Amino acid sequence: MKIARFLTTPLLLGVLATAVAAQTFPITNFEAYPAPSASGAVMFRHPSFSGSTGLYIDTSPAPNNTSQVVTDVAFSGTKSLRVNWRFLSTDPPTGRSRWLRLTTFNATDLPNPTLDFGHALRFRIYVPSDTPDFYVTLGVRETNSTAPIGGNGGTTGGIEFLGATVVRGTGPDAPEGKLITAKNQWVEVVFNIPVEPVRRFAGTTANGILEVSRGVLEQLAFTPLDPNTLGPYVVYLDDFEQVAVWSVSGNVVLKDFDGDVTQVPVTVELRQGGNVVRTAILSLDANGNYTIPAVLPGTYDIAFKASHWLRVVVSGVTVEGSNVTGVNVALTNGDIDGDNEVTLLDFGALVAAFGAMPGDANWNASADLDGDMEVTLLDFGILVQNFGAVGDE
Ligand SMILES: [Ca+2]
Ligand SMILES: [Ca+2]
Ligand SMILES: [Ca+2]
Ligand SMILES: [Ca+2]
Repeated sequence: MKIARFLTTPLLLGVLATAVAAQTFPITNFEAYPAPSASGAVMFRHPSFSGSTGLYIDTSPAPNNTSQVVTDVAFSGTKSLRVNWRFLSTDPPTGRSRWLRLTTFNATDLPNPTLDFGHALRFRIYVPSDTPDFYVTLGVRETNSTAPIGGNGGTTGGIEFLGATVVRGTGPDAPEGKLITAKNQWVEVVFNIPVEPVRRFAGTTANGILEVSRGVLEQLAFTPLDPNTLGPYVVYLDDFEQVAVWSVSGNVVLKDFDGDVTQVPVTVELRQGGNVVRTAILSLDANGNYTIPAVLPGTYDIAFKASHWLRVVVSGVTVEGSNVTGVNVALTNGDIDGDNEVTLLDFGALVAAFGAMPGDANWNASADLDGDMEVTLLDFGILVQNFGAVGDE
């Protein structure tokens, strides 16, 4: 009997691990709430609630300044959350800029929903055609919540902006996160929390760094593309959920190179349908190993390029339910000018730098193909060997 238990336990754990790995983690699709709900009751408070941005928000007449579950339009089922607001024409204080901090602070239903900062946040947004363009930014509170995803994670901790590299004004306020321009259609908005840029908003732990592994979806920040566009703005939100993300790892061989590979940045592009969906600069370890963190589920073509090496594209890498390993490439040397071909142009660049060492007027680090800190016949030999080679597109 004991043997049987030892055999079945790992099997059961394996099944559970697989089930969890493939999951998304729902927060809400708004179907469980009455429509229309009381304004500001479900997940997000009414627009003027936050003292940070209330000074910018027109509080009358209705339907401005409302946040309600409605049945106008829905991504899932029949319900979504509609947010209406209008900015006041009053000039913002010196050094400030209009924006809306739409906060979840102690809402009646779904207050302060907990996020696992190791996963992505995804939701859907629908913008009617007469609403002006805006940026949306995620604001998270570093509560160190122990609640499950979507559970009340509390209101204690600093707030960081995720997804914005630019913040207008000295507030700091009006973050420029993801620009939303599509109209009259549902669009997917993803904040890949582990790798989004972080900007300080407010509170003692707000420092541009996520220090905890869990916290709270404190706000969505809406910043008008044109700071002087007052609205009205109408935005529908639906299907808040978290999506597990995974690492992709492998090895990059920088061919014909005896230098320090840890000092050679490798640019990697994740492409889908011919579009670059993410760019990252990889740092290799001494053995050429790399890791791309927090990749969203999907199938990718992954492109690798380093300064004087040709690009290699690995097609059809599928990320789903587990980390991907063994995406290995070997890059051909000799592309001194970086145009992804080894041609006479590279030969010309090598001749121009021939004999140079670091500090010389004609030193060109990219012409030192073998990385021995001198441009010599050895580099010339590498170029000749690979002459005519063309990298992947
Ligand atoms: Ca719905
Ligand atoms: Ca922080
Ligand atoms: Ca070239
Ligand atoms: Ca050399």
